[in-house]
Amino acid sequence: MRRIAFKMFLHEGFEEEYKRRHKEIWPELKVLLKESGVEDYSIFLDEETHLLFGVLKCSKEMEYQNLPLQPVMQKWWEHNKDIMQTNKDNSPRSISLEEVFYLE
Ligand code: RM4
Repeated sequence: MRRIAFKMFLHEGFEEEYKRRHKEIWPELKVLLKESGVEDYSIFLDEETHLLFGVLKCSKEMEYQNLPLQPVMQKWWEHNKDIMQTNKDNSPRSISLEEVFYLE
């Protein structure tokens, strides 16, 4: 099981909207993420910098790599592109973080 962590960048002033949208996350997106081997997925918000910190476990490497090709994933990114920094394909600008400590 691979542990993955990354940061994303929320636009200032959209903290409540980001929380609201993720409370109402689409059931079909939840299913897609789970079917793609994603488990224990949290996103934390740093209120000071409006930086988002995502951390998850992934059990299916190929399915995880293919997530950006899935229409539901693409629609979700499109839906959220107005409140966060994104790439040209609407995916969130995301920077991987290196694990430097782990306690099981
Ligand atoms: C985030 C971002 C991620 C997605 C989660 C559910 O805002 O779009 O890519 O995995 O939502």
